[in-house]
Amino acid sequence: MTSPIRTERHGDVLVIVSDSPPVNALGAAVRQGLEAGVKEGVADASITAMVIRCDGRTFFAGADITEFGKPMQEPGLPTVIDMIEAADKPVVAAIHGTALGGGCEVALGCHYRIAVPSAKIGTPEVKLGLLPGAGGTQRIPRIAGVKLALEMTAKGDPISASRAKDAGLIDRLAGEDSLEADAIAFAREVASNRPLPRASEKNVTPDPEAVEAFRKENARRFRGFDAPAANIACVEKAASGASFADGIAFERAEFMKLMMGVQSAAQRHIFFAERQAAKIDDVPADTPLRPIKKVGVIGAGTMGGGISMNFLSAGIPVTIVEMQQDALDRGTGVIRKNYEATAAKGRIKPEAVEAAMGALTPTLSLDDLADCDLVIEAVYENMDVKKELFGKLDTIVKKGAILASNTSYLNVDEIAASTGRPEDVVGMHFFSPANVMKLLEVVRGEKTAKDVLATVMALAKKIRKVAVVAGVCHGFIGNRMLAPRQIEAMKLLMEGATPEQVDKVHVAFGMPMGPFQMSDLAGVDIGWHRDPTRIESIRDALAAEKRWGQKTQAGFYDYDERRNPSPSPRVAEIIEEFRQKSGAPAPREISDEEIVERTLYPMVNEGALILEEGKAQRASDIDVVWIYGYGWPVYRGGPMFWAGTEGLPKIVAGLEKHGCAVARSLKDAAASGGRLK
Ligand code: 3H9
Repeated sequence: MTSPIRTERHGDVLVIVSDSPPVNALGAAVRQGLEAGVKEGVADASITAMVIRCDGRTFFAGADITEFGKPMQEPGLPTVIDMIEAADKPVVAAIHGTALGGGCEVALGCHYRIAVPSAKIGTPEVKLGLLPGAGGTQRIPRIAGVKLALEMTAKGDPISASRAKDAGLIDRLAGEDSLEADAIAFAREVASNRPLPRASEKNVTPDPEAVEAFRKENARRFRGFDAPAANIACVEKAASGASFADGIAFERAEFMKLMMGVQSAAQRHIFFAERQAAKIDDVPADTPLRPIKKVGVIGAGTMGGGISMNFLSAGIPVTIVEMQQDALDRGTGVIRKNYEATAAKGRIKPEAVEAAMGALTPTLSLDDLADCDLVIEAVYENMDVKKELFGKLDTIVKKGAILASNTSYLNVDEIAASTGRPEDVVGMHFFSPANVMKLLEVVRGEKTAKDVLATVMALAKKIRKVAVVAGVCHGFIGNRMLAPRQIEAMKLLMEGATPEQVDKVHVAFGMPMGPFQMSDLAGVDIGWHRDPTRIESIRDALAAEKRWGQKTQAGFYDYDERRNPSPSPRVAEIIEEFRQKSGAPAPREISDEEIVERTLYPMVNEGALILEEGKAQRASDIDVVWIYGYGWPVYRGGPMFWAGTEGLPKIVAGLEKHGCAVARSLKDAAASGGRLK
């Protein structure tokens, strides 16, 4: 096999080039090639300096994640980096794209670093439940100080080349199009510099206050995760006066602990699951896409406004339609306010607000959608309303345009049948707030054309969504799995649990909120029959008293004017009254464990049914839906991955104990020691 690393001589400078698409990950062959390249440069008396650079779209984007959990092939990355640093001739890293993780660590092992202005540098390992395990936690604080090291390692966001230069992580900026030439010139310039600057030989200025402050400031953000604390501990070690060797030993031990742990396995699973979800089994990757230059959105409410913002932010003009002028004005006003708030926080430039608003065309006429390439309907969730609307769109919107419904439950095939072009119809289910939440469920109708699907998946990436394909069924993937959870949660109230107890278990599990907090946020009255005299459930009883959730300052909880919740004595009475009225047995003690079994196991079961019915392509797609649409803790890898860690036999036994009909595929996988795929 040819090596992905080649060397090129430019007079007295040896350029070591990696060509390992797609992202120059530091797999075994790359590491071996790098080691050989540096040895070649060191051994050759005619070479005075070396440059390490990469072909393709990026400098090394990190260790090869696919190798993790498998036996390690020599040389390990730390060995290669130590060897680069120990070289007695200067080595210059020439960076473009994203020098991430192990890639950043390779650069920091080099004596000098030059980068194009568009480059980014960072250590995102924490997002994989890891830490920079090839010296990053020890070299970054030595070069850039404790504060930035904490930011970079424990949060994992990359920094720009110019910020890296200010911090000393980059020595020089190259021309955007002349990286190699500039790097070679730089290498010649420093060829005779001695002693060589070696990060490992620098001292760290201790800053215990900074470490403590960082821990405190980010406690909420890091809640439940193992990796941030380990990253912090490693930087703290570097700042404790420990020798580089001791720091490295500490880093290695922490890295291995994380690597063997469930959290990193879960986070790595999600990294690949997210990328896998973008692929549709029977739609070739090279399917020609329909051009989307202009988008129409029907409905300027919370959903329609949020959906529009995604496209406006990506520079795609939007025509937004409402039925009444005041609703249209209100909707566009909210969009402006949202952009202005983002600008006030410094997250976008003030010009960007005007650019986005300038690309928005508000109108009261559906006829103005005629020349849109994609129209997304975000109106009232009612089949008749949607069918009538799609019938109209069929006569108005140009041929070849994609007609999408943002329905969260309804049958997309039935909607499509109200047009003469069902192949152009697809579901695009955004999650609220639609400008923030990353998930997009793409609902594939029976007749949806492959190029429509391919176009919508590509568009999702452009507007920075994570898209997952779902088949037509009630609630698709996410909401369908939510239903059994809500049903069981309500049953638990009847049996003696309190809303706060159920929610607490979910929050302790890592969810952003529990089932009842979610009901209160969404609106207890959603889908309610609106007859206060008809009380057939606890929810009906709450709704009858206008306990509609946060919006009425009363739901399953009482809320103060700042929407802070507190347990509600009235809700306790309502539950008790309803229990007595329906002749339910006396309340009993319910354990936290039972709450997990009763509310989360049925979700796994529903996920298995979804897979059996082919409504999701793969189990990992379901995990992606729950991570990005509902805030399932990423360190638990999504419900289907979590089921594997919990143990499928345990889940089956739990479901059976509570009288739930277990999906055949779940039973089979549990019996065979397999997993749901
Ligand atoms: C590490 O470095 C540990 C060390 O500290 C210690 C070691 C001892 N490995 O995202 P894309 C694949 S941990 C293997 O769609 P983009 C990816 O799966 C690592 N494969 O492109 C996809 O495959 P496919 C720290 C990788 O342009 C393809 O490349 N580094 C890796 O949107 C294209 O990826 C990170 O965490 C990898 N490291 O974004 C960086 N990276 O086409 C992780 C990517 O089959 N990577 N692939 O689906 C990224 O953040 C993004 O991929 C990147 C490009 C920004 C680089």
